[in-house]
Amino acid sequence: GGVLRCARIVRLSPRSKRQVETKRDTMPIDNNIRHDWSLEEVQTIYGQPVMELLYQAASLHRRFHDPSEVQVCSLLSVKTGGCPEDCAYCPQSSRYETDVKSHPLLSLDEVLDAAQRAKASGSTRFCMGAAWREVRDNEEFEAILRMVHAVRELELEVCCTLGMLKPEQARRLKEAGLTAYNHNLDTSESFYPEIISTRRYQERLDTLKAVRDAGLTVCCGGIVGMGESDPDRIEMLQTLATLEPHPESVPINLLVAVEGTPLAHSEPVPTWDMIRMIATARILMPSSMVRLSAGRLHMSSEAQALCFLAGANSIFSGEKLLTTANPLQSDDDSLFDLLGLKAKPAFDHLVEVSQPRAKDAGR
Ligand code: SAM
Ligand code: DTB
Ligand code: SF4
Repeated sequence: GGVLRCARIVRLSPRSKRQVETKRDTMPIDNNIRHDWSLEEVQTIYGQPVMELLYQAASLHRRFHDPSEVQVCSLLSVKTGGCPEDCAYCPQSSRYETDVKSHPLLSLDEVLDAAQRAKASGSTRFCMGAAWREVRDNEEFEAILRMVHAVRELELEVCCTLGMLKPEQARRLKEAGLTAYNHNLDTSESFYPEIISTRRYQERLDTLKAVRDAGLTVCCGGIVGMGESDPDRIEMLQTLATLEPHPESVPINLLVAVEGTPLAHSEPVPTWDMIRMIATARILMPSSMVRLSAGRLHMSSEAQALCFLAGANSIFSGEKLLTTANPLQSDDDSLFDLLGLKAKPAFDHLVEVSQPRAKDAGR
């Protein structure tokens, strides 16, 4: 009974105690990284009572990561608005009337300035976004390559999100010093045509393959709150978790409903849905960074705390995401203080592989 177990725990080392605790789980959690998740399995994980899901995700999270560390990243839109695509969530599509002010490609100096400020305020990863359908082999791409190189020189991880890439373009980005490429699946293949008509799901997967083949790390996730169903969320998570290797970085965005876009008046989603997504992603892809990305401005401290507990271990910091507002840095600092979280040092997780952290071994 309980007394007996307590008595045993007292005598055990902290590591053994953790093993005792995880034996109570209803679902076996092991340290194997799996790429063969079935839809039914993902459904079973996602659909559990939320407290059980949270407990499992939190347990697994601390086997693979230091739960007190959160990576802080910064975003910069280097080319804003006027995008020919029709992504229903996006304020940068030229098809919708939004308040976004378009601007052409920023200069290298402007980008470096922003990257230096990001680094000074504690970011270890700098992500540059361009409102393009795809990268073209032109002078603007050459300028991007110079930006990547220069930001990398600041000893920041460098990420880009520029739309579709061809294999050769991915190789050139890698050569320039790029760490990661962000290219989201956004939602399930089934729901995709409801959100975007100007490209196919397969094209997303093709770009992801080009990114992987070039030796870049993959940042790929999606959006919650576009009217998708639970089965759509489950399908997207299964697609992500059956990529081999898993994306090193999985951003989970809460839709920022922007006036003028077709999704401006979407039904707000309960925080619990974000927590379920993050927890399920954490369980399916235990060694990946799971990023609590867009939408934090509309989440309470308590909601964000539960997302961190569920396994989110990265945020975007700074007053702006790409075009929309983000919490103030001072608010994030207070939140980290309150929760006892600290910013993760640069490049740390890139050496983490599919096994539990070495530093766990001695515990
Ligand atoms: N044009 C490139 C592309 O679409 O791949 C890169 C930039 S795009 C803005 C990057 C990602 O931001 C999208 O895939 C989407 O997941 C996310 N995003 C864009 N608008 C959003 C919104 N209103 N709310 C939440 N996420 C959003
Ligand atoms: C991602 O998944 N989220 C970030 C990053 N990747 C590029 C972008 C969020 C954009 C939110 C809407 C905006 O600010 O324009
Ligand atoms: Fe263009 Fe990217 Fe926005 Fe889609 S999400 S409209 S591709 S900037």
